[in-house]
Amino acid sequence: TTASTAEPRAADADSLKRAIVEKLAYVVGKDPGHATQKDWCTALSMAVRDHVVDAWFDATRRGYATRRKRVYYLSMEFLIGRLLHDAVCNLGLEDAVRKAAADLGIDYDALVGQESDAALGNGGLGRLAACFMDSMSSLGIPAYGYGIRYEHGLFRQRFHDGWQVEEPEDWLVSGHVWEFERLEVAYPVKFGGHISFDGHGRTYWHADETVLAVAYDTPIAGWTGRHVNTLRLWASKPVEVLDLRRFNHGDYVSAAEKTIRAETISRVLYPDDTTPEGKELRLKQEFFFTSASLQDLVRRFVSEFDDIRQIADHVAIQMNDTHPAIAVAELMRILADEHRLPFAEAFEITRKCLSYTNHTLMPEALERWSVGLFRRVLPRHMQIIEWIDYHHLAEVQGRNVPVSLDDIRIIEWGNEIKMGNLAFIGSHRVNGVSALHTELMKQTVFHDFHTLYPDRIVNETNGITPRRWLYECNPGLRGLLIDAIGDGWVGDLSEIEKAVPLATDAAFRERFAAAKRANKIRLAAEIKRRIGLDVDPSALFDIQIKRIHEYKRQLLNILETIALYQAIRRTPGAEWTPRVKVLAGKAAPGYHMAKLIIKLANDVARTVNADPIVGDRLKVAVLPNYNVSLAEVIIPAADLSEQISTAGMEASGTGNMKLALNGALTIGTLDGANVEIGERVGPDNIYIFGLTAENVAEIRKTGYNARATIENDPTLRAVLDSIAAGAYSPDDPGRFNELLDRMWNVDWFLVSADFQAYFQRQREVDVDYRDATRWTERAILNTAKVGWFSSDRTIKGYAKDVWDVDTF
Ligand code: DL6
Repeated sequence: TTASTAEPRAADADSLKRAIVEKLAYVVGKDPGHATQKDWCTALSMAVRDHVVDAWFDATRRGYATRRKRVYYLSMEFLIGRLLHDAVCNLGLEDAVRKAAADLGIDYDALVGQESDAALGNGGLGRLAACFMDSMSSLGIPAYGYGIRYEHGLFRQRFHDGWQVEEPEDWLVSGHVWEFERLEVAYPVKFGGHISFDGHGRTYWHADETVLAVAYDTPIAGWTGRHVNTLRLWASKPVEVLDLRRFNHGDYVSAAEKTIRAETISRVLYPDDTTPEGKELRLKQEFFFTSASLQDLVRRFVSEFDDIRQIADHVAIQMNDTHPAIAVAELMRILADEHRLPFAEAFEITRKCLSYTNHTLMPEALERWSVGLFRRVLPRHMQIIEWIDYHHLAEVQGRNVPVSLDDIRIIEWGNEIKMGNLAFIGSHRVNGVSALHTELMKQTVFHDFHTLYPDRIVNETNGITPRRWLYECNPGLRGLLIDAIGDGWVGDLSEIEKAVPLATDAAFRERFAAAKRANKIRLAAEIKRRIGLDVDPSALFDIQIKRIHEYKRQLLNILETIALYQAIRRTPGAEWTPRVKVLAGKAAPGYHMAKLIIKLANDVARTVNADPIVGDRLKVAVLPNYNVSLAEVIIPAADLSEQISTAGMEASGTGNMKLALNGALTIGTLDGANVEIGERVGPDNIYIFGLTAENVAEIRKTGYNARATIENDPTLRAVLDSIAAGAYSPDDPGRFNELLDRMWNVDWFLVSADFQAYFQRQREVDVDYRDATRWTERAILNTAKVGWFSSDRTIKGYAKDVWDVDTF
């Protein structure tokens, strides 16, 4: 059976077994006697892939036949992780595949671990895009994800003497089974040069550099495989492979120069998730994938429909953050310069097609480009942006609304282009990613825009896919939920609420606790394997996993760890709740403070873990190279989820949802989606502490006296003094002076202001955890009450409020 025949492909264990052996021989070129684990993994993936492809073809055919509106999700990042187990589960092949593997004498779980982890993203923003791809397929929305096929994804993190060291990541080195190269789907993307007008309304862009964007397609199967969408990633290639003239003159290196220059564009992911690198290459990356994607979708539209003016009825384009915001000008260019629509009409159509998601309020993370650089790289787009800015300001001036023109202009003082403003003006909807974040957007960065366009800003609180983040990563909990409430929750997570009454069912509680314990044993083994540390699975597993950033306040966690350490040392005989603190996350390579925080964490861990007085009462595991696959091992094992950002600074968070869904209780501030998690699980099942976003804004306005706070807090003072005395860095007592100096004198992230409240809440956690029955009850309630945080719910929101498309 094949994709083109009507008969479905056989999915029983015997057929799969035959398919695996066949792939091993005829695709990998190995016989079973000589195959490595990697070879088996490739063969198995190929066999599973055939099933995905069948469903993919069906979905694509249906999409063309029904002419439904399509969603195009433009994102610089897709943090997808491994795909084999995801595809197996979504297609319902797990039992058959496991049996086939066992019959062949191979260990399925070990093979799954052979796949490289596609790390084409930095953190939350990229992982959200991956969850959305899963949900759009699961909900049957015809959609394309568009991004960049980075040759090197996010760097690998190693610790050398406790310091972060970055190493290049090479996920493609041994091939990527899940992608299909489409050499025939290639678009020219132009840079630089000048513009001419022919006097008859036509404009020509004479570029001085052109590269080709070549498509690589990965099928993304939704739950049950009913629908499969395409993730199309663009690789940059030269237009001409080789400069033969130079080559023939013996100048071999410069003959290949154009190739190298062209391929540089998709070479590597920028390893930063908050501050835009002011680099030309970054701008080129953004334009590269945006232009290729728009050319592709316009070509698809034109092949199906006659009138380009109808495009907004059939196409919804989502800009994931401002990274693809150049889409506003590029779509205008395509419509006006190539399809010859008048500018005003092109702009109306553009706005109807586009919408924009904002993921941060931090001013330093809102992209800006210098006009000089921009004009040099994208001269035609500069003109178009000037046109948009001019007409928009003129229109606003005519409306007599009380706004500051300076806040809404795109080009600031003729110097810088504010991409957030461009995205806002060019979109019919702009959304925030949690209720609090959306509200703050209205009050701060987009205040004046909100006054002008009160209907434009909407909220779509983030979500996570329950397939990867429960069904796949936590088979123990999955099994007992299915036994107790059926499997409806996998496709509709609101059904998990059926588990609420089970919190008071002693037998269920016992099974829940046993599943958690098994997951903790698995994590303990991983900790041992990675850093050689022994931890006791019966201790409380306290988890903080995320990018290292000052606003996320890993420092607060480390300072509390020291305070606890000091308290245990003072009275080791007191009743302590054994705790394992797990920290993992990467710092941007150029982010000095974040890297110093990692070093402090490692120095503290070394000291605490070696202290015989403390023993198993406290262990600190700082795990290197946090990525999606490691998250899949850590999250099911968590008892306590640390979500302790300075209130008002974490737009949403999604790790908070994953951890709660897997039965961890949150200790956190009223920030991002923590607020909404708290509303759902109830105040008894979450540990909220600290300043609110309003308090933070107020304190920052009036000025904060960190020194006075520290001087009034003997616990915190002792902690800071011990760091200053070199207690964790005897080889270099001054190592953390810079951190300490900031704490005493600035403390922008208000670590000292929240320290006592946090420390006290942690002691309540200690006491509560000792009541195992009650703790498990509350853990179950967390799992059962966070069904709303499914990315399926989020995508339904986008479908209705933003894209105007139907779901299944
Ligand atoms: O919306 C996804 C994710 C949020 O959950 C995080 O709270 C937020 O920090 C993150 N934002 C970014 C910002 N990047 N930029 N620009 O990654 O988005």
